Amino acid sequence: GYFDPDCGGKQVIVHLFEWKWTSIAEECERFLSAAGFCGVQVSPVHEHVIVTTDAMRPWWERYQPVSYKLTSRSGTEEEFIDMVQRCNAVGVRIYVDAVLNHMAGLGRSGIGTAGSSFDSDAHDFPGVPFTVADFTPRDMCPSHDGNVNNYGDPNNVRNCYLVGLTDLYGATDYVRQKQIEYLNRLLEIGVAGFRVDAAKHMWPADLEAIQGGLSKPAFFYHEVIDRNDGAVKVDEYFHLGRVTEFRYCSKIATGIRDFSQLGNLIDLGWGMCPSDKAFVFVDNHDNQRGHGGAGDVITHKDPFLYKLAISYMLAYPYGFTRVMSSYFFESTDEGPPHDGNYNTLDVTINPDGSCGNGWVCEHRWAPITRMVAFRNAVAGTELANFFLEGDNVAFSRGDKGFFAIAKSGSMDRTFQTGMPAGTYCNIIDGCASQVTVNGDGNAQIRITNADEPILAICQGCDG
Ligand code: ARE
Ligand code: CA
Repeated sequence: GYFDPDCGGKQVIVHLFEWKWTSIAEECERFLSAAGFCGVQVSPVHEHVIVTTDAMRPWWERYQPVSYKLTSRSGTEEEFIDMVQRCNAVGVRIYVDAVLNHMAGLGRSGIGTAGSSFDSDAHDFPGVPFTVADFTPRDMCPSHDGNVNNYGDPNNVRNCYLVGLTDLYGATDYVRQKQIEYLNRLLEIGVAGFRVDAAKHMWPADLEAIQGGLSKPAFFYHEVIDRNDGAVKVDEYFHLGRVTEFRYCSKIATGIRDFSQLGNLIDLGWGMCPSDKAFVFVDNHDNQRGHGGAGDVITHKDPFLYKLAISYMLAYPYGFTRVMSSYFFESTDEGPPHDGNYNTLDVTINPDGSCGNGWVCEHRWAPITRMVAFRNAVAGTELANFFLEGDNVAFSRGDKGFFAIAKSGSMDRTFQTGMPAGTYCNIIDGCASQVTVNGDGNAQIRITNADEPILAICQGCDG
């Protein structure tokens, strides 16, 4: 049901933010399948506005739907279908970012990426079609200007316009039906599930009706930003799938910056989701660039800390994990790497396996890729032998794996690994260093690496 990503037990989704469908198809075949990724979160697939006024083709134009036709900045419907089929064929699933709360923002009109006309102020979206009756009546929104401006009031959060985006009236059968048709079409194409954008701004009952109308099982994770700062809590969505746990972004950043805080990573008393409901990540496409209640997150711009943070997230048994894959940017609005006509560039691969053309490809950074294999190998095991002292942290995962970080760059001490006797590769350095586990499970753990002071050994990992 809603909790099954349907990817053969694999544990990590990568968000290939703003990638074209043709590039994703190639990445599934040339990299993601062998690396053990469960699947890809893709940018919104529906027709969207083309913004050239308040910013030049910003990334966020894709969060303003014009219709549910499948031609977007990432490519055509044909290219989308080809990508889904090719990724599925190599065991990598596709999760679509579904924008259901709203259509385009007030003040916008013209033609969308699939050629449909629209006029937001008139609430007219003939490409669906949606007309004024399909949008939340003004008198249901308690805010003075019609926009979301009071996170302490669920009626304000859910019935008003989020940053001026025309709010769909999800209680109506017609809106629900159109959205069910849209998601069913994607499931027929072979999509495995959905990130629900701005789920916090939708009534759980409306989501329940949509999800209940689907013709195939689908994985769901709902974007609900709950940082103990408002009336809408993640708990309201637990029956509908996993829920984004944004407190985790702050917690892991604090802990990786100051190891003395790592022991407090998960605080259920603080309202954090139970592990089987949490969807976690170190940063996302919003908070890496100051959107979405940013906070003090660690991003690719700080590679040393970022590798430690992602590795720790993937080693630690909490939540379902997503890895971010970005493009380089200077300004918060800046869209993906593009040519002179704002066509998104291909993701090229350099001889050393890194990406070119302005793509960061964090998911290809060696420690990150290899920790995906670790998380798959240790899935379902308990955390044990937790050790935290100064700048050193270590723990085991059942008898399947052992993980350690020496933030200072070096470590040399004995640990109980919980693992069977044997010699194991440190998968982080590609087996350049090895660990010998004795019959009693103890092993001498040595780390000497200033840039990537991480050690991970596991049963069934190739190294
Ligand atoms: C753009 C322009 C606006 C303009 C609007 C309409 O920036 O100036 O008014 O268009 O024309 C993204 C961008 C927005 C962009 C929007 C539409 O971030 O800047 O607006 O696309 O193009 C809240 C929501 C949460 C949301 C974040 C951003 O609760 O759902 O804000 N995140 C998702 C996506 C975003 C996307 C949208 C939703 C909209 O991930 O990428 O917006 O589809 C506290 C609260 C949070 C709140 C946060 C920030 O932390 O607890 O709930 O998050 O503050 O306000
Ligand atoms: Ca709403």
